[in-house]
Amino acid sequence: MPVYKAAIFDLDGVIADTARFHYLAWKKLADELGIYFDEKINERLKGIGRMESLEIILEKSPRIFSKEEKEFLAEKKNGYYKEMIEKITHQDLLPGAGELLCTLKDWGIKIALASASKNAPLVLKNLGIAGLFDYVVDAARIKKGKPDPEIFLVAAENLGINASECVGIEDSAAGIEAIKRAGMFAVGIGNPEVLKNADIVLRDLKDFREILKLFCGS
Ligand code: B16
Ligand code: MG
Repeated sequence: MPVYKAAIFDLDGVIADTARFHYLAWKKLADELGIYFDEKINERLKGIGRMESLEIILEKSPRIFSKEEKEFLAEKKNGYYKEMIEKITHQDLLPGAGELLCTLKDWGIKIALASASKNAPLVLKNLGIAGLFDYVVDAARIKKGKPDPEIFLVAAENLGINASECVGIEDSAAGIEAIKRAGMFAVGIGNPEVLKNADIVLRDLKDFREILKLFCGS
């Protein structure tokens, strides 16, 4: 097995439980519109962009929405989401995430963020971990969202590391597909049934020894 040189992290659901806030913000919007929305439908929204997420939610509505209405609704949801993430602090890091990032940093492993969220820089700042990243992909500049590999390839290119020497860490099925299509090693965080295409799956980052092994070859 190769010894990997870079770790490319997803944010929502891997480093912080912001996936929960995305769900609550969409749920609030869906309830206002009288559209059915639950955790199962929410699973399809993980890792994909804001407008694509809205399209999935509107599938359950008999009404046709104009482009302007959709933009208004997406902005409304983002307002709810921003209110929620304003209050997050270092305490909101998922268990093990901060320790893993610091250990990789100490080992000289390159670290990048490949989040589809346009709010990612603010979340990193509020979590107090922005300084640990060598590169953060600007989600606004990505043309094709996950499961397209673009976001992971852009991260690797900007780190100056070959894709085959990168490990991607993701909580969504779309994200795992993106990592595999980028030619990287995929670590899934969460439910093994949802993340069945990952190379390894961990329930969470509490015990990250399996991840460290990828960077030291033992
Ligand atoms: P925003 P990730 C993704 O972040 C979320 O998983 C997804 O649910 C969300 O729609 C997307 O970011 C866009 O977020 O509305 O903040 O731009 O998992 O790629 O870190
Ligand atoms: Mg995620």
